[in-house]
Amino acid sequence: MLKKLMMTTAAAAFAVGLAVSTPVYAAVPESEDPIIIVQNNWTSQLVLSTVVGKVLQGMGYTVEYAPSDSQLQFKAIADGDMHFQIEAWEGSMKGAFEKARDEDGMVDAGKHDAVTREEWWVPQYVVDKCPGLPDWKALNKCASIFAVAETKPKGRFVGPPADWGKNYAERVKALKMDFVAINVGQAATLWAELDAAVAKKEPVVLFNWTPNFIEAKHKGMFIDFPEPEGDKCAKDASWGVNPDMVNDCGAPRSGWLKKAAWKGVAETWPAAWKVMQAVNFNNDQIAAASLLVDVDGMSTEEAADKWIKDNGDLIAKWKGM
Ligand code: TMO
Repeated sequence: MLKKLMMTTAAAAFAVGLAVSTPVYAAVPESEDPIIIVQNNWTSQLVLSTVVGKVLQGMGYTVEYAPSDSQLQFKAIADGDMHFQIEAWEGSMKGAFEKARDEDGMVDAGKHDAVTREEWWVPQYVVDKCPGLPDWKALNKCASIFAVAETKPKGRFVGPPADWGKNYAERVKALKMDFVAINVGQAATLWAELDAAVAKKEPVVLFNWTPNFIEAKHKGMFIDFPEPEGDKCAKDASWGVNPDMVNDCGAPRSGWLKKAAWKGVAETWPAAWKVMQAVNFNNDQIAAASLLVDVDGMSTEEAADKWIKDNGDLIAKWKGM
């Protein structure tokens, strides 16, 4: 019965194929053109973009990887210079993501189950030296304990690489904080600063995010800043504690994580597009990806292979199996 139905369908497809001279059921890969997957400069993104690349390669697609700036990538995806991004974070990328989607036709390829946060963070022992945490006003009262030669008498906020959102110096200004935001050049420097401070139990406040490997390695807490309300904090100066400036708030405490794609993906590689839409990570799956590299010391490749081995059922689900 099923066989007969399939034959009928195939015959129909053949007939239509002749008529319009394109096959209705194209074989995978529908195109040999490379699917260009974006890579950024933090661990989970590197591992999980490689995971998705390997899954697509396993289906027969040609995959290439292209490094990109986390703000500029969305316009590049809209333009078709790159095709798929697996980790777009609300806290640091909302503005660039939504602008490329609304003005340039970049496709929102769906939301992960993961709930994210990107924010100033202190190791647990700092609470004893600075009462009232995690409130930002309490942190500000203790600013001087975070001072270094470069920032004295103000405290130093160890900020992220510049392309992970650029508003931390502006936030310090808008909230009239006694801090100076000093950006690192790469994520590894954040962890080196943290490890050095933890070893001596010295105060440190740095940029961190979740899901990440840090939860498994160090106890600590995010600083609670005023919560943003939609776009008002970013766009409406009159909103918030500073009536004259935007950015007088923190990042969302329960942020989204989305995927982004070029609008041509659906037509060029239809079966790959189905997989891209199905890809969905939760917090544990992302934390595990970064832990394999940042704690266990694996390469990106090794971590991707291990992650694929550990998540066979999930990957079969993405493929509709
Ligand atoms: C962009 N990031 C997840 C590192 O905050």
